[in-house]
Amino acid sequence: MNPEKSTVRVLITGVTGQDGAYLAKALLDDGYKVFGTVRRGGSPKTDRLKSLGILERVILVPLEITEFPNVIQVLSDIRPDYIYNFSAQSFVMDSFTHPITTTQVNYIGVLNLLESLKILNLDSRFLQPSSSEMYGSQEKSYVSEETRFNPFSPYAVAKHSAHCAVQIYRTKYQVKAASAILFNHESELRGREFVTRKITMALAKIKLNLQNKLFIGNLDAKRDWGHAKDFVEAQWLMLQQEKPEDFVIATGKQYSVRDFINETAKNLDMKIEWRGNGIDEAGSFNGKDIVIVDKRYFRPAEVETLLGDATKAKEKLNWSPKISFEELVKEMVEKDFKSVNKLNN
Ligand code: G4F
Repeated sequence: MNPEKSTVRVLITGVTGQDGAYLAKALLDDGYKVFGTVRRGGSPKTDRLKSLGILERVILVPLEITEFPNVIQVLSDIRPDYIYNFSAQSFVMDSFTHPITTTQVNYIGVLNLLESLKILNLDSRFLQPSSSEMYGSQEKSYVSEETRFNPFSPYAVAKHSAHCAVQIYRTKYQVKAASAILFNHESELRGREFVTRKITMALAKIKLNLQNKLFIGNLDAKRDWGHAKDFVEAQWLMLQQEKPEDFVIATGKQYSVRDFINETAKNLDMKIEWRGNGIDEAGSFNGKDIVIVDKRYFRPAEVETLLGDATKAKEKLNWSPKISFEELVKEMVEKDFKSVNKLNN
């Protein structure tokens, strides 16, 4: 272990989520001291930390990010060198039914952290994960740091407010804060409410005759899907820069939800036959309808297409994604097939 690194204190809020767990693992393996916040009350969901073998190595700290006194106390106690704010209500669909909670966590929580940094006059470097969802519908296909945002869900509005707050605190109060405008990023640790994991899990179960159908929303929605490990690396590199700046983190490649289903099926030696259109579309395998389009999974406002231009990250951070779409899907399918098969035996 590098003795210098062991004195560097990194605080990861939301350490039990996908990105929190991957970042904690990478930093612990590199010798850093990692503090991770978990929501106060109840028992924290530590399965991801356990699966990466780091549960005992992260210093867990209870934190309610929406409570300013709690936030300022935790920052004052830990005095971190780096803060990664991964605590969020990250499910866009849920923001339509819980707009207030989404705003409290995704915006007020960020203000609490920024205000604390300002009041305590801490020199910490701060990373805020902004979201490509902030772009909403656009005329252009590729979007970059220069593209105007057009947020169109309570989730996107809250993320956009936090994004603006980061710029204000950086320029007006010299807080060393940067926003990563993250496009979708997935992995075997992805939550099951997100479409990619929902698909890999469902098709693995269908293949093993443990489930009959996958009910799905908009098959035509297109996303720029990368691997969470690559995206976590980019966020680490961002805070190694001399001057904090915002960066788009994306793969620059786009696939539809239908493409994701086809790629998943390919990995399971299944060929889906598609028929119909829109809400009437269905996918069958061996003569049985297994993919059914279902209105329940359509959003009141849908962002149809997202595709990022990460040229700035490539040029300034020397970052580009290492894991391809095909490798990502393969990893997720293999993991889900194995775990479902194991439970079944
Ligand atoms: O997997 P999703 O739920 O991710 P979404 O909404 O794009 O948000 C993710 O990426 C954002 C960055 O762009 C993050 F800020 C955010 O926190 C999160 O990580 O849905 C992806 C697409 C959407 O267009 C959705 O309408 O898939 C479509 N979809 C179609 N059927 C579905 C379903 N999404 C879900 N979750 N479930 C479905 O059955």
